Amino acid sequence: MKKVASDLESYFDVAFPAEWDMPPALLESMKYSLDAGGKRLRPLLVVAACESLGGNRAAAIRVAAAVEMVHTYSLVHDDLPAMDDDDLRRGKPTNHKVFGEAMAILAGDGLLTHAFYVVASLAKEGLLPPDAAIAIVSDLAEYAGPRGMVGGQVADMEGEQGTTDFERLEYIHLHKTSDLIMFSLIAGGRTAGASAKQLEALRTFGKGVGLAFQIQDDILDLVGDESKLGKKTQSDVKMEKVTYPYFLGIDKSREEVRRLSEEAKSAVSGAGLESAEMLLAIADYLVERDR
Ligand code: GRG
Repeated sequence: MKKVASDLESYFDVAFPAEWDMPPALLESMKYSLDAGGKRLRPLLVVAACESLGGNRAAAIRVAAAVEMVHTYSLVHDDLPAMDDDDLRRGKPTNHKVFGEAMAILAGDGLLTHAFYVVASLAKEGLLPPDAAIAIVSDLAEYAGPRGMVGGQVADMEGEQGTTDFERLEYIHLHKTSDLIMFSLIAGGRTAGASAKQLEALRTFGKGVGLAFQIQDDILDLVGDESKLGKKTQSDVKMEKVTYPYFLGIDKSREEVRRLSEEAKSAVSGAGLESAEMLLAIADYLVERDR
């Protein structure tokens, strides 16, 4: 995880061409959020999928940077007063608290659009066959856009005003969280020239770990840091948000995280990948993670 994060962060330093005439304040605002840290899970998934097929790591890091730019834009916009109105993100003041609301909106817009440039430039520079780059650009628009993450965010927003049933909750998780995770795996596979069957296995893996990641997030939200607080069960915890633990309770939600992780692992185990080790380790990490 550390190696991918450091390769990624080195690329962020050169991701915006030095010769481009850009307002320095915009660059500063975009870089502030990109450099603020975070788990870098989506980049790790891109690299793991690419390496499971023996693909080119340098190309994977660029694709990883594109997905992290889209993820970072979504967090910058999600924190805005019109959405969650948060003051802190990744342990630092949110983008709009530092640069103002208008700049935070524009920094998010800049990160989103630049992600597509980063993928397209891989084909321009001969690091990826043009058909693979086009497929990644098209997937990114699909999984991050109205039928993907943006759609999931809207469904979540609408849900807050009414009642959310379990089916609706699954839709929200699938699109708001899992779609970008699924994209990361498919894009990593495409970077390495995956076959249709291998892409399908990576997609299934992504769907499972994406949902497991979100349920674990909801569990961690409720119980806080388990290592400090000790294991909590459903009866100790007050449910304020409609989440998996709200419907199933904490213990059954934990079981569901484990089940999804095992299901994801079996999807890639039989898919004829060169080496699925990194993917399998990530699926285990997601069950054990406490932040
Ligand atoms: C504004 C279009 C738009 C979308 C926002 C990502 C998102 C959608 C909202 C953030 C709120 C949230 C809890 C979303 C669920 C997905 C999730 C757990 C995001 C946080 O991802 P991490 O934990 O963050 O990977 P780091 O900081 O580690 O990168």
